Amino acid sequence: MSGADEVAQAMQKAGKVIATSHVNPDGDGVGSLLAATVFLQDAGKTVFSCLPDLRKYPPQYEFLPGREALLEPEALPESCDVFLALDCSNLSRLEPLEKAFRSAALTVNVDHHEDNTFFADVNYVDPTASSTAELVYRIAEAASWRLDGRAATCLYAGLVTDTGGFRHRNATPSAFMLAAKLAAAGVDVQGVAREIYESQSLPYTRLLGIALTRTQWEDDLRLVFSYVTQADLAETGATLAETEDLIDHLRRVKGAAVVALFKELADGSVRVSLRSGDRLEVGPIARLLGGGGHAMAAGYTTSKDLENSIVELKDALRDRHA
Ligand SMILES: [Mn+2]
Repeated sequence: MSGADEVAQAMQKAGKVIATSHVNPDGDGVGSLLAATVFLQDAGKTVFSCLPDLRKYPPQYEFLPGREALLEPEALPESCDVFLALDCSNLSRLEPLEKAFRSAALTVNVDHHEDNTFFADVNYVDPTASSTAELVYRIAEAASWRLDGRAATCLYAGLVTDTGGFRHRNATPSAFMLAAKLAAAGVDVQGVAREIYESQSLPYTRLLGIALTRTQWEDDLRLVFSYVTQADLAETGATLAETEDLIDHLRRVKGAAVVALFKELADGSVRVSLRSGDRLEVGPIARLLGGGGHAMAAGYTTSKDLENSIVELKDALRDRHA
């Protein structure tokens, strides 16, 4: 029995399901969660969908069908038949929901991160999948759930963002085949692209300008990096939730081996996003520094201040080169 069949069977037996994704969710996190929500509701399940911190819901995904169903962790029931975690590599990324996780009769982990810790009773983890959205699609197929335009739109949002608009290594033949099926199911491809890629706020546009002006190049490491401070956010009125795609602007620099963006958080710690420019994989570096992610796209949070976090990354990269 395949992983998708096993999850489909567990879902078909369940009456009450809690579904969620990781803290600071990206397009695949919210897309796969909202698609699962739509599928499960249509299948007649009682679904409680939530995020560890709803305030961190990225504004460019507000348009997705099912968004209004998302609950605060406090609104969850005492227990459920199945707790479904999507696009989540480990339990710490679900922290405020740990009680709900522990009280579930069955826990299910559906993910494509290579560093997934297999933290649930049922683990459907496939690092060769383009996105968790692709795995949710396979589960829906195994369960014979009907794919309507709403679920397809959510899945497409996950697929298009996790593949970087079908430009990354994970833009596999099966990713393109899924895109075709979703488009055929009624996704407004142009509309989704406009919402996700052409709806940035004026404050964020100005913040982007500030960050791009600061771009630096470290020759021996072929490292391209920039940073965003709390003062930048205050000055422009932008929010950190809007900055998900900022690093994609940095990775456009030719010749980069590693691309890094340092974001100063409200408590003074720094969130570091990493992307591979070419062959060098950033996943192991992120893990070394206490984070995780994919081979080519990863990140971590450091308690060091902005200046020292930049030094910390350069040292880690030099150690790896040496
Ligand atoms: Mn993903």
